[in-house]
Amino acid sequence: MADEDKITGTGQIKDKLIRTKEAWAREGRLLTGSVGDPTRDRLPPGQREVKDWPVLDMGYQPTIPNHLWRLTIDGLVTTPLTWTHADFMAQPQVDLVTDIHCVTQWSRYDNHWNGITSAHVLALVQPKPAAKHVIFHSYDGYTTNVALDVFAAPDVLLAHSWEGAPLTKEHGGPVRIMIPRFYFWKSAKWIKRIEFSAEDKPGFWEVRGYHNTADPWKEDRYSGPEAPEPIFPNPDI
Ligand SMILES: Nc1nc2c(c(=O)[nH]1)N[C@H]1C(S)=C(S)[C@@H](COP(=O)(O)O)O[C@H]1N2
Ligand SMILES: [Mo]
Repeated sequence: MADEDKITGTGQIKDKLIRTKEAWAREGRLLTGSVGDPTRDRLPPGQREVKDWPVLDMGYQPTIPNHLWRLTIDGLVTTPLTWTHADFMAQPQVDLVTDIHCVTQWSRYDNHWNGITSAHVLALVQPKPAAKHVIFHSYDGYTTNVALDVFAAPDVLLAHSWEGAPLTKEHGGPVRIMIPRFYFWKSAKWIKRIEFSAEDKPGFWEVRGYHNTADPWKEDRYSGPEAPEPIFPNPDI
């Protein structure tokens, strides 16, 4: 039996929840039609701050003991690699504090993360010049996509700890992606594979009405209905 086949999980895919979120995209739910300015505001338009940390996923959570976890980084790279958990933990570690913005309206400030930077990954695998997109593949079957320059930002981590403790299973442990500048659905939990690609490959939510770019400051929530015109246009913009 291959190690990957030994990975089990808990919960069921929540079809109803997925359909509800598809309907939100069609209806343009929560759109305010305003544009935020991260140099001025802490909270992007239409968001509200929460103190707890909600769990959002498709309802099925894989249980991945560290000894079975592998991360493959491949596609259009010069040096593909597969790490065990020990290999991963042996990489240079950083601490980072970031805000999280979820498209379902909650934002959580000052999350303390530990992990390795995307910059370190890029230096090791060396994407080929044709690589323009990064596709994340997770142990629950989830995928999401970002542009290579989004992945390369200095605040992007492959995170293994939050608030000084290993990431719990419900929040994507052993290792998740953490991309604070975009809506949190771009931050894949239970990361299994990072693929570098010449073509873009829209992921699970991106093919279900959610925006390809996902910039919370521009309210890139959905790909479908346009945001209404701002009622009070901001003269600074
Ligand atoms: N593998 C995987 N990653 C995922 C998801 C998922 O269903 N599976 N959901 C995404 C969504 S929609 C959000 S808002 C965040 C939620 O992360 P959290 O549960 O740690 O708050 O994870 C993102 N990453
Ligand atoms: Mo989400």
